[in-house]
Amino acid sequence: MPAKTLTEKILSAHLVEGELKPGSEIKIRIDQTLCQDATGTMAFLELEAMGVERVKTELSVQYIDHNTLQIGPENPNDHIYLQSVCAAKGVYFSRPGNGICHQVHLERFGVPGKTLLGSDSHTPTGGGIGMVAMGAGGLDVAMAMAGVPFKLTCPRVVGIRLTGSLNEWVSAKDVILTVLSILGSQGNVGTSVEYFGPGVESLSVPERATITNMGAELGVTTSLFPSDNATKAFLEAEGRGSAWQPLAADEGAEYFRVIELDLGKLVPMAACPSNPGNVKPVSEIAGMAVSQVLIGSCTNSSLKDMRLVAKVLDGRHVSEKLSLGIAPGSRQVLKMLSQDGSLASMVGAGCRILESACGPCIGQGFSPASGTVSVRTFNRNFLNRTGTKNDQCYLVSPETAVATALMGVLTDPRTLGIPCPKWEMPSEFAVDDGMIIPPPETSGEIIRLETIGAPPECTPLPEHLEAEVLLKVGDKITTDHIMPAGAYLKYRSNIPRYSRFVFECFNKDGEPTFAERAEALKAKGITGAVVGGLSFGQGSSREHAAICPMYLGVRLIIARSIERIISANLVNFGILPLLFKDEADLEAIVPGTRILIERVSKQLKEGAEVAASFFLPDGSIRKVSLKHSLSAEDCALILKGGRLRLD
Ligand code: MIC
Ligand code: SF4
Repeated sequence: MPAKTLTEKILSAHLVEGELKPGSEIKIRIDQTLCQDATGTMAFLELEAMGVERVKTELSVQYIDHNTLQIGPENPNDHIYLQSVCAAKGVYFSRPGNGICHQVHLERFGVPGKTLLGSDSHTPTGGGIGMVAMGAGGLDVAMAMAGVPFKLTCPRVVGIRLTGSLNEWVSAKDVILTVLSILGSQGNVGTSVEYFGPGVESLSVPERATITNMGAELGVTTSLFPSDNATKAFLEAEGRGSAWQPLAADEGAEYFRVIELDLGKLVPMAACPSNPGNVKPVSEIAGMAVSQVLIGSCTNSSLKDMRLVAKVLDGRHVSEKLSLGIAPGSRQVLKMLSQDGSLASMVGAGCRILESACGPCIGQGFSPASGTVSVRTFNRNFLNRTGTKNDQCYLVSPETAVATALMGVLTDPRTLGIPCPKWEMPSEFAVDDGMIIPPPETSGEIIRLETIGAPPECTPLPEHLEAEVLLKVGDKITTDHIMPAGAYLKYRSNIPRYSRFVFECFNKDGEPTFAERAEALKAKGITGAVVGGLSFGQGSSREHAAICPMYLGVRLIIARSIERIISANLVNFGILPLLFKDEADLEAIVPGTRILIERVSKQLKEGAEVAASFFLPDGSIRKVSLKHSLSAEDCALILKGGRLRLD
């Protein structure tokens, strides 16, 4: 038997169809699923549409953590629907206030060696305890809950060999930011990142989870660590020692590429506006004025992070030049902070305690003042995600964040001149599952209040596809550009309402919006198209970035490259994702261009190339050859008008 990586071992134990060959399509059994409320309502409406009585997974959990502001009835209506549908379908329900899905799942449910599919892109947090954990669109998660194997491209495995150990004031966030500076935030589709080597044992589970969590920003399928004694200690402290098993890659396992990382050489890093891949050492940019510091999110809200922050704040005061907000990742963390005096240190230092939820990370409050710098321990700094136009958001470690909060300017924590607090894994966490409702034996009534709408229908793709380019965008267009969250997050269960904001950041004052233009085209019976550059659809798993454009009549996306999750979401909702073969064609195409693709079904069935004609607004015609990487099953789904029409 050839030596295997850990990714290969777990995938092969779950393989249902296909061959474990990087690049080939495989189907795997999913053991666990997680949903959060901003994507969960659609996922469960889809599950209902499929006629599934009870979920077929070993474990499925629904968390309420994104939409907890409750400005108006939309969010509580979602919560009531989700609680009732979870009871009806056999799903655990984590109530609002219990914490951020990834933090709570790691604490209470994750199991080394299992597969986890979540309707949230940071699901790979579970890789911190040796799970193959992946983000996906809500419909794919609904299918997994229905017991359908999950289809993915078998990833190539990049190994990161860790040696040494981190110096004081340098932490896990600096590890993943350094990895981002090496691998970048694009071009990593179809990759699994596996950490191994002697440096692994120096990292505790919360640190590993920070690293795998933000692997999402690399655009990879998943990231994982071995399951070792540190994993055992973590699970035992959670009272779940029996879930532990040792897991590691085989000796001599072959990686597609190995990156050597000496932890002892790393320094505090920051991702600069407005992409997590735009990384620089903090020392290079230190000294800039900052108006707010936020500590929390699923990346950096563990007890380890919070205790460090509290110890640094103890007996000191936050600078009057800025506001410091802290959101502990779970009720467990918050409870322990309140028991050990950390909360008192934080409050005493003048920090603002936020609910254990996503909050400002997804634009739910705490937007920074115009033209000012926000420093956050979060994982994404996409433009405008904070809720402030043209924001300047820097992503850093909790160490850098708290140093900045004290000094009032961006500060390298090594220059604070105080001893770095030490972390010790508690032998027991304050376990309390009182805010997790297990599913009852028998189904109850599903409550659907007035703001909950059904997923929209999609029609079959026309045989001769005639589309007009509504918008041409550049590289690294994120799902936040396509389907902004922030103030509109509360409309997630109401597609007609939420669709008004598709591509809102590209709307120009006094001109019709993207939604208005798309609808005008749709009324004329013409399909809408969007053209993009590299890494189209970076970021979140939100399938609304496919459903809402589809609702407005968009059925064609052409880009230079398209990210994994959005690609699957486009297919699920009947949008054809094509790729440019020739960069000159991308340069030539402009908004208003009519695209004609004749005999679409025949062309898709015949191969990976698609001939099209571009009728440019200047009257010229350009014959082009586009390509795709769709399977026969994907093509069939798009032609039929998406997965919901098939099932
Ligand atoms: C995000 O961090 O962008 C989100 C909000 O958690 C999304 C999910 C969503 O849009 O609801 C994600 O990461 O998938
Ligand atoms: Fe929530 Fe932010 Fe994590 Fe997304 S990245 S799950 S919004 S905390």
